[in-house]
Amino acid sequence: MEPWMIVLVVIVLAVIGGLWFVVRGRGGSQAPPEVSAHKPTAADDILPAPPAEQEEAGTHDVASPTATLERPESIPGRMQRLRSRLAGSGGFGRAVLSVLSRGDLSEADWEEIEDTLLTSDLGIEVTTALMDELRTQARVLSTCDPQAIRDVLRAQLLTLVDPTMDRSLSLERPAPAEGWDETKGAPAAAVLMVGVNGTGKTTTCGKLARVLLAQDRTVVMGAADTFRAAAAEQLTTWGRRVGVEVVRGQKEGADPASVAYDAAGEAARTGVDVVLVDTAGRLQNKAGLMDELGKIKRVMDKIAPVGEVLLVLDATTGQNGMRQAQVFSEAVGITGIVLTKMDGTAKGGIVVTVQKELGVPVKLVGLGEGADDLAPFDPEGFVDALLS
Ligand SMILES: Nc1nc2c(ncn2[C@@H]2O[C@H](COP(=O)(O)OP(=O)(O)O)[C@@H](O)[C@H]2O)c(=O)[nH]1
Ligand SMILES: [Mg+2]
Repeated sequence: MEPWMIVLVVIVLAVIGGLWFVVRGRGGSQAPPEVSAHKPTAADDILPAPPAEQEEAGTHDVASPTATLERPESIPGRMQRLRSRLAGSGGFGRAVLSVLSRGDLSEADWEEIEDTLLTSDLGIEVTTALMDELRTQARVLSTCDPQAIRDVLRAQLLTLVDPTMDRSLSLERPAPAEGWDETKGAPAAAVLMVGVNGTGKTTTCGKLARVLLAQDRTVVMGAADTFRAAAAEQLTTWGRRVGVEVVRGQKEGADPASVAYDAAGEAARTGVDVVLVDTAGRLQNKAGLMDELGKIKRVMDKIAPVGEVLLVLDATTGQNGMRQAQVFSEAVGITGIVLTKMDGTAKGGIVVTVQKELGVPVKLVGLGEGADDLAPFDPEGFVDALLS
């Protein structure tokens, strides 16, 4: 064979090979990731419907592991699991119910009810009011019909948990801030995760990203906990696990606000729907905390207003956690609460206490360490679980 023929054959093979790669590559990135295959159901309405038009985003290189991800559990399935976990951990409602159904209650019985309520983290004030109400109702009803008593207690608890609060996450794509250069993209809805160290912020970012992906939203996460290198690494691991790009600082100790700004900027540039920003929970002093969180929020607001600031609280820390929560809520305006580790406590009363003290609703609950262990908070399901 002449040398020019060999060259020709090589060129032809290279062109065919190149074409094959292009076609296959396109096909690969256009195939919807499995996590998007979730069929919305009625209960998914707890989070607002995803935007009508779907962007071309979510196909970043970093997100490619989605192809191997298993499908997230459906929202109703999660709530069912929440119910059975709460019921399994011996909710205080059931204990109170069993005393109430004895009928003709002695003073010792009433004391037993009071003790149960107090140890459930409801707090003195709420317990006293609830005791008064139960005594009154018990007199009015003058019955030991367990169903009637159950209905009274259920109604009381439901009122305390307050089903009228708006628990949906604000995930509408916001209007850009004044001065935002629109050639840099359309700002994403921003969620800031704050709270004390160890409460579950990073884990919640990962789990929430997965819930959002299951609703066909696209997500970028920002690792603004730059205090420890391990923190950014942990979020990056979650990013890989759920199939979401993570923006992180160049080095340990980078400015958290600039990482948050970069993450929101990257979200706008790539046209994703939501940017989730994880922060550090150092509670060294209130001034320092206010400074850092305030700055993060301010720089993100320069792109578009932050729609959700979620305070992550460990449900097992009870009243102690409440004091810390107060500091955070003073440092930065909180729009919702995530109660984590609900799988590890029977003290459901914390829901009532935290909402009352901070004046914002519990929006999400953590039920374990797994990727699907996060559920929207559903007052009725919660109360029923306490009583089952
Ligand atoms: N049992 C249980 N553990 C959780 C839950 N959420 C987080 N954790 C665990 O709590 C620990 C601290 O979580 P992390 O996200 O690192 O907290 P952060 O310091 O606030 O970011 C980790 O071991 C998590 O796996 C939950 O809902 N239930
Ligand atoms: Mg963390």
